[in-house]
Amino acid sequence: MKVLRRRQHLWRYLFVFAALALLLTGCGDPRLNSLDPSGPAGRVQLSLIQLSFWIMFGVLTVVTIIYVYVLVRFRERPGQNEIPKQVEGNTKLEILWTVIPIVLLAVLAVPTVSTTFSLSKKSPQGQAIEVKVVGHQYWWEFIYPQYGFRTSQELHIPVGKKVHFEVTSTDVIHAFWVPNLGGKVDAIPGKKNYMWLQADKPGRYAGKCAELCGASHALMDFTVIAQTQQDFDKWVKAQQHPQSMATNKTLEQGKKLVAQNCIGCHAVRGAGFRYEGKKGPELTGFGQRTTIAGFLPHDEKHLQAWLKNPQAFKPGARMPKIGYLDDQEMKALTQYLMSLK
Ligand code: HEC
Ligand SMILES: [Cu+2]
Repeated sequence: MKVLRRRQHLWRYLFVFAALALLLTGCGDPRLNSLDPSGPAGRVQLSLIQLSFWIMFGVLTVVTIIYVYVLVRFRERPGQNEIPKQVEGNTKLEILWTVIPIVLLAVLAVPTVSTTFSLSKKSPQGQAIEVKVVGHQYWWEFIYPQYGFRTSQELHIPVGKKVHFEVTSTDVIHAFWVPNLGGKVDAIPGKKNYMWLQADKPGRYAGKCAELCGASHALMDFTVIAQTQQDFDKWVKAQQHPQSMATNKTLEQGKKLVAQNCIGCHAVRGAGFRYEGKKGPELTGFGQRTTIAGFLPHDEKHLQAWLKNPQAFKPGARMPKIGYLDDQEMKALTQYLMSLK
């Protein structure tokens, strides 16, 4: 009877372990998987993860085997009454278990340190594409100093080329992370950190803030759009020559509303506004984007909902509710924003 009950307990434990194992495999989004990298920086980081994994696995195996062996070999046997002989101090053993960890740590440290430094190299002047990454609560700003413009939420890069990043923040500590390509690099106010990334093939790669930074930390998403050199050059040209002029009455009204309500925080280049706000994301070319605020679907319905109540989507977002415009004004405003190229 007792044995039966024990068996049942065992099954229950096994079930819990199986459930935990399933959970820990992270059966989630492949775009957030850093174990399947799509670029050289990510691959180097993966090899470091594997190196430390196998070293730790080896240590764990050896220690477990010794542990189990000792438990079985030296267990108390029936009829054995006296305490076994106590042994203290064994120079050979002590040297052995001091030297082995030192060797293991050295094997781990040398590639880790050298890789970390090679990944965080500053851009060699003028040779590579440079992007300044600025973290804000709760959005990302990408400045292209060589091309003379800035964007937000969507980071365009050409494939097969090293793109060098200078990462910083304006408020609290964030971390810049593109799981499929590499990362994470802390974005620290008043400090610049460096990193490079490279994408093998065109595509969209998910980006995340990887440092708890406030209420909407989990929503501080961005997208890396890797393009062929040709498409990237086209995008750069479009950014340098934005089409932000209104072409009909409704758009004209929308543009006016932007000038009156939004330009204190947002910039729209090419519209002839006298001021360019830097407190919020750049809206130049907004109509060509694929997300709103980094994660919402890019359509007029979501845009209106966002404008009426940004905090409903991103708690703590530093944009005021635009609740005072009537339906017609709202329509003109969103149409104008969607017309920006
Ligand atoms: C007080 C400053 C401020 C004002 C005024 C303001 N915004 Fe914003 N806006 C922000 C900030 C900050 C964000 C970023 C919010 C976030 O994602 O955390 C933002 C985000 C946005 C976004 C999403 C941007 C993106 O990159 O996806 C849109 C669109 C937008 N604002 C439109 C407007 C419009 C239109 C107006 C005027 C009717 C306006 N905003 C007025 C500060 C402002
Ligand atoms: Cu953040």
